[in-house]
Amino acid sequence: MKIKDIKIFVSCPGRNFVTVKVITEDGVYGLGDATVNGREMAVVTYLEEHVVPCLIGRDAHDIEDIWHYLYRGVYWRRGPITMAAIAAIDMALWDIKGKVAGLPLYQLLGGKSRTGVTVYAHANGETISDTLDKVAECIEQGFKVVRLQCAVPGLTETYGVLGDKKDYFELQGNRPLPPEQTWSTSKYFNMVEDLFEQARARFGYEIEFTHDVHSRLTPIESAKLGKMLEKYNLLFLEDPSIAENQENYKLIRHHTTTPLALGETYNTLWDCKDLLQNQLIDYIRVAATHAGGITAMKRIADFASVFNVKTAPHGAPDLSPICFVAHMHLNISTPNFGIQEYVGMGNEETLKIFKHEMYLENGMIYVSDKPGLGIEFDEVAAEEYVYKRSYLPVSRLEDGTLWHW
Ligand code: CS2
Ligand code: MG
Repeated sequence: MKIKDIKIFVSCPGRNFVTVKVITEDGVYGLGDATVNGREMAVVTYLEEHVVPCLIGRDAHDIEDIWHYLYRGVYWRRGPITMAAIAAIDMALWDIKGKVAGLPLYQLLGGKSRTGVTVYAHANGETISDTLDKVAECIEQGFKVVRLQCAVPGLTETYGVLGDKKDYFELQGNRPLPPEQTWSTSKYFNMVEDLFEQARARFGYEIEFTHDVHSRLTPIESAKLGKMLEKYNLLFLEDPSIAENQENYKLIRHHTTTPLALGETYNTLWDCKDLLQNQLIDYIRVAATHAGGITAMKRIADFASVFNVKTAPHGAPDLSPICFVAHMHLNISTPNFGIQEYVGMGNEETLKIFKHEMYLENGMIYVSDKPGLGIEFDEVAAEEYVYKRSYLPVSRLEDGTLWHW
């Protein structure tokens, strides 16, 4: 089943997505997501110049060989751009294999390990009471786990708060240059314990909470936060400190029993191997698009399971519905799946382009039994939404020091 052509589409239904379509000589095609938020065109060029020419004529069935051809076969490997390119090809080849087999992808990954995929929703607010009202809405909608993010009094924009944006899918909006945001750890610490104290007071301990610190704390500050929040019994505290230094998590782990989640910025198993084998985290959050695809996600999940670490795949609005449906096939099948981040199925424009049958019911998502990934990409509709360069924000401390966004 030789690869005849590989097409790359960049569309912007409220935010940019990079979609890859691998077409075989038999006419069967597969879809993959290659979106790296704010660096989309770097992946497009990498694919066009350094991947596509090498794959034409290869057998689409040879998923592992092609994966290693694009990884081991490359001297300058790893990193978000290279691994997103590999990921998109890998997802598309699995899609093709499922279509040829006439089976939904999860059946090729070992079948179902659970009835549905438990997801957690986002509750963001300008104030603590706003945020708690959003939690109440999530509970009303049937979610059993909610991520709480609240604006920090005294700071103009804080991660996770939409500001004047209608919804997440406008988060990128028109950002021709990186917007600058200010961060203050002390102002954050003045708010965060109140947030969870009031949340537990209002909702009790039935509902599970998570919180994303977005790598903004030093290791000892992370340890302090983990300790401070122990009595509120979070499901996990996400990205407390930067992910580059896995050593950080030895110090954090030493001080707190609050479960830790990390990994959305990781691109390979090597990036998280030490964390996993030393059980320094409890949830690994790699995403198929950023970590090298379905093949790589399976490898990382299996390695993590040896050390009692569960998966909690990243599920932000900048991961396209193709990545999300790939996660659903992995999540329904992976024995040590923990929970999936969920910010909605996409805005109206996105749903015009990416058509799927996934549905949410009572805090769980169910994937269709259509062969392959079970998602379609409307190339004509996609043309309507032209790529618009957009950047993620840059963060500075109040004295101007560059910080982690
Ligand atoms: C966040 C992401 O959802 C999350 O956990 O960390 O929204 C992250 O900010 C974006 O994926 C960055 O592109
Ligand atoms: Mg995060």
